[in-house]
Amino acid sequence: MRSDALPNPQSRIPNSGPIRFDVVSLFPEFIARAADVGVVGRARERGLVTLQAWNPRDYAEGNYRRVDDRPFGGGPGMVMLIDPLRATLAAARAADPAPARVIYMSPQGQRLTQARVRELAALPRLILLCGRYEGVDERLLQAEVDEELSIGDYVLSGGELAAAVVLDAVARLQDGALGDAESAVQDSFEGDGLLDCPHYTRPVSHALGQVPEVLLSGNHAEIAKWRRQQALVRTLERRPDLIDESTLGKADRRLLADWRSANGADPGGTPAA
Ligand code: 4GX
Repeated sequence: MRSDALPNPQSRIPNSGPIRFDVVSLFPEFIARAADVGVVGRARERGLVTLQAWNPRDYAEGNYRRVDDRPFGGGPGMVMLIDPLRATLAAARAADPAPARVIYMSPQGQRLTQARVRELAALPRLILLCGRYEGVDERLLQAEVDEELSIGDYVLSGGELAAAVVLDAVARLQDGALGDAESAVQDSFEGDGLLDCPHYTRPVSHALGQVPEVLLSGNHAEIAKWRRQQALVRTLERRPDLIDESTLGKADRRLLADWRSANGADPGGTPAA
């Protein structure tokens, strides 16, 4: 057996059967493709994640199978109709008795964070609703959607990429989805909420630079300290919003003070006096 086929003892999601995803989208082949590769594809092969894509066009009535119409009040663009989406959601819900959280991907939603990903990863079942055009009739959202989620403050042309992001981030936290080498506890935002430290591999000496000495020393305590220091400094430099220096422990403050006296500067701040 491959060692990475063993359950990952470090993951925190208890193994209680596969998590089920149903994605409602006018582009189900896009979702299927995104879920076929990499960690998500392997999690599906291992039976940790199941996925079904549902096309509202298949639940639309009439010769034209309309899924959208013009907005009341005028204006550009089209709005997705209530009935095809409602029928699609009903079919998706009925495909499995497990209770489902229905999530609409939208810039009007709460921002997705790793903390939210962890919450979602503990649920048995998610239905992800992807809008196209200008969006979805508000009454459908009121009646059928448990929460709106945004993957960031920018505008996509549809919810599919956002749904693929949720699928990926949630699937990789399922027990056994990651190999040892990919362990989730070391990730940025997992555990301590700091950004990751820099990584190096062969060769030691390259025209683009040297590998830091400490990483070659074999001194694991010093390596751990250096990595922690790098994570702290990089977080302060790049994402000061993620860190509150006044809440850092003594050891972390010492690592920062050491870095500042060696570098004569505040990471991301003003030069030291
Ligand atoms: N994080 N989009 C949804 C359709 C739409 C248009 C107008 C409501 C109003 C997005 C994001 C995102 C684009 C998905 C617009 N919905 N989704 N789509 N950012 O930009 O999740």
